[in-house]
Formats: sequence, C-alpha cells, structure tokens
Amino acid sequence: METSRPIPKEEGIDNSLSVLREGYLYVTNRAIGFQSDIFETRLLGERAICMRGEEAAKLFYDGEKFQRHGAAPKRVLKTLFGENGVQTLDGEEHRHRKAMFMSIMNRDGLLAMREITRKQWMLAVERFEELEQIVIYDEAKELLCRAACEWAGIPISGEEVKEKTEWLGAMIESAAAIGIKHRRGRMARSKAEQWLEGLVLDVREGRMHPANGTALSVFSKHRDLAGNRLDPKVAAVEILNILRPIVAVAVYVCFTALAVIQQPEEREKLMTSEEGKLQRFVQEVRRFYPFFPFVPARAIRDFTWKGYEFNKGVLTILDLYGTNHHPKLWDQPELFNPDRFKDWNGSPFSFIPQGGGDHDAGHRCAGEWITLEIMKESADVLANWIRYEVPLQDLSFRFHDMPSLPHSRIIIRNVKRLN
Ligand code: HEM
Ligand code: MYR
Repeated sequence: METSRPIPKEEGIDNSLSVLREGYLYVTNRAIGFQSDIFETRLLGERAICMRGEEAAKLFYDGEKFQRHGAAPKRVLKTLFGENGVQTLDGEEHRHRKAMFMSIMNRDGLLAMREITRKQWMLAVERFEELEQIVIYDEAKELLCRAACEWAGIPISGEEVKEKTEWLGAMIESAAAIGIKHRRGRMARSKAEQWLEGLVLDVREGRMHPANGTALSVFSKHRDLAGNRLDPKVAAVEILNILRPIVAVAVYVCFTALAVIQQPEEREKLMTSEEGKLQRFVQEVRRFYPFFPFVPARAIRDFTWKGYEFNKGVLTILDLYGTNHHPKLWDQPELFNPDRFKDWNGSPFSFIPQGGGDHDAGHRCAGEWITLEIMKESADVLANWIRYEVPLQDLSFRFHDMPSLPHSRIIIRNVKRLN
C-alpha cells in the first residue's frame, strides 16, 4: 500500500481573483512557494488541485482517471468553447466525435491550409503596400478568417469578412473576461452559431454543396454512435471549433512577429526558409510565449497518485504554460532558443502548448498540426518576404492578460514585398 501524504494547501476561501491577478504565472508562483508541482486551493467556489510538469500531464491525460464533462466553467462554454462540443465529451462518445475532427487533419488538408495561408498573405501584403502602417494582430485575424472559411468550405463575401472576424475574435478575447467583454463574447457566439446552423441546414437540404472533405461537408453529414446526424446547433458549435481557433492563431502570428523583431540572430537563421529552421522557430514561439494557460478536468473516481489522494469529482487543473517553462524539463526556460528543439525528445507530456497526450484518444488539440503550418508560413513571410519599419511602440506583454498580447498588437510601417 502506498503511504498517503498531504497535498500542500493554499489558504483562502476562494483564490479565483489571484488567478485573474497573476494569470499565466498563478500555478508557477505557488509551485515555487510550496516547492511542489502539486498544491490545492479553492477556485470558483470549490476545492481545486493544480499541477504542472511532465508526470502531472501524464496523469491528467489518463482517460480512466479524469473526465471533461462538468469541468470547464459555464462562462467559458458560453464564449470560447460552445455547449455540447467535443471539449465536453468523454469515453466512446468523445473518441467518435474526435475522429470526425481528425479525419480532416490529413496530409492533403494540411497542404491545403499551407497554400491557402500563403495566398491570403500575398493578397494581404498587396493591400499593406498601399497603407502607411498596419497592426499585425488585426490583419492576421482578418486574413486567417478568410483562410479558415476557405479551408472549411464556407463561402464568405468581402463585405462579410470584417463582421465574421469580429465575432470570432470576440469569442477568443472574452474567454477569461468578465462584465461587458464577457457579454460581447456571448453575443458574438450566438450570432455565429445561428449563421453556421443555417449553412448546415443548407447542406443537408441540398441548397449548398461544399467540397468533399471540408469541415462544412464532413460535419454536416457526420453521424453519431447511434447513427443520427448531429443536432444542427452542435454541428455549428463544432464548425466554430474549426473557424475560431484558426483565427486564434493570430495571437501566435503576433508573437512570431515579436520574436522576429526582438531576436535578430534567430531571424538570420530563417533566411534560407528551410523547413526545419522554420519548424524549430515556431515550436519555440509556442513554448516561450503565453497563450492557452491551463486545462480543467474532474477525477472520475477516488485514487492515489504518488501518495496524494484525489477524490471522485475533484476539479483538477493542468498548467500548460508552467509545464512548458518547467526548469526540470527545459534548460534556461526563460531564454528564447529555437535550437533547443534540435534535441527535444518528443515527449507528448513535456511540451504541451496545445494540450498533451494523444490526438485521437484524448483531448489534445485537434488543430495542432495546422497551427504549425500556418505559423511556419507566417514566420517565413515576416522574416523573409517583406521588409518593413517597426516604429517606437509598447511591445511588452503582461502575464495577467488572458489571452496575452503585445500591448501595441505590433504596428509596422512602409511594408514592401521583396522580389
Ligand atoms: C483543444 C490550444 C488551435 C481545434 C485544444 C486544447 C488546447 C488548445 C489547450 C485543449 C486540450 C485539452 O483539453 O487537453 C490551442 C491553441 C491554438 C489552437 C493555443 C492556437 C491558436 C487550434 C486549431 C484548431 C483547434 C487551429 C482547429 C482548426 C481544437 C479542438 C479541440 C482543441 C477541436 C478539442 C479537442 C478535444 O477536446 O478532444 N486546443 N488550439 N485548435 N483544439 Fe486547439
Ligand atoms: C481556441 O480558440 O480554442 C484556441 C485558443 C483560445 C485561447 C484563449 C485563451 C484564454 C483563456 C482561456 C481560459 C480557459 C479556461 C478553461
């Protein structure tokens, strides 16, 4: 029998405000204070266990021990994720729904995304050349909205792009917000769900014929384990689980631009546009900068791990940012160093910016590979295809903004296409 030991405990009736105040550093700060990669606290009115590191990630992604149903706060479902989507499913039902997502993440799908991203950047750069200055975050959201719709088989006219970009952006930007910003996110979600529900019905009733293999086609026709089509509202939630995160890659594009600007030696290495170098650069962007902070789950049953007792139903949080910066896993974690990926061992639990474990069997991000394709193409554009001036601005970002972004959203001037 394993002897049990107490989990270090943070005092306080509720520490949710500390999470808002400290953001991405909340778990790290306490892990240092307790000298422990696991501690307990109280969040959103209940007991919660917080963990970081490779071993903790291995435990968290054990589908026999943790479930997702009832774990994400309602307010996050109302804005970021949507209700009854893949993020909230468990067991066989999850596996079946996840297979629907993974079926479009094949070689052709990835190549298509890369090509669409390149084309959208070219069109955007033509516009940038006519303008005195542009804001990279705003432009990236818009060009990725066009790319997302094209990839997903969704028609979108020039006039619609701004509105749809605004909806998708609001869902991302309101994910951890309160008050008016939260309400903006909710409203954006309901408008976007209505729009996509309409398209799903158009496909089912033969008024629209999106290309085979696109998200609109596959998700509209998908059948659940009982052989039924998805409720159109759920199909809309799942199509949004494609469109929204593609637009969210704009945050990574913005951080990629920041790295290109602030790391001239690393930028030099990208000059040959070699795939391996682009890959290491964007991997380091995903490791280094804060984006998705942590993921929640609930214990399915009572169990003991390393002597720590987990009770059935206990809310458990895995710190993604803290794991990507864990000093036991990463040499000089606060140094931006793409070359560290030359000898990274590829563990599915140590480098987890988009979740850990297995893409098909677990909840690891369905869009991780296309994220990399979009980022590599964007890094190539920002480092090699265009030249531009970077005026004086506040490029700093804060760890308590969720999502965090450079304050200026990155302004560049006099953009010119090279050759
Ligand atoms: C899940 C991050 C882009 C689709 C997740 C999870 C994280 C994440 C942390 C949850 C992992 C977990 O629950 O254990 C990100 C980040 C992205 C990104 C930081 C960068 C913008 C994408 C893209 C797509 C996508 C481009 C699709 C085109 C999904 C889906 C899930 C998911 C469908 C749910 C998977 C499941 O519950 O089984 N993502 N993601 N994500 N992501 Fe992403
Ligand atoms: C997506 O759209 O699914 C991917 C990226 C969105 C990131 C938003 C991060 C900010 C706060 C998240 C709080 C999550 C708590 C469960």
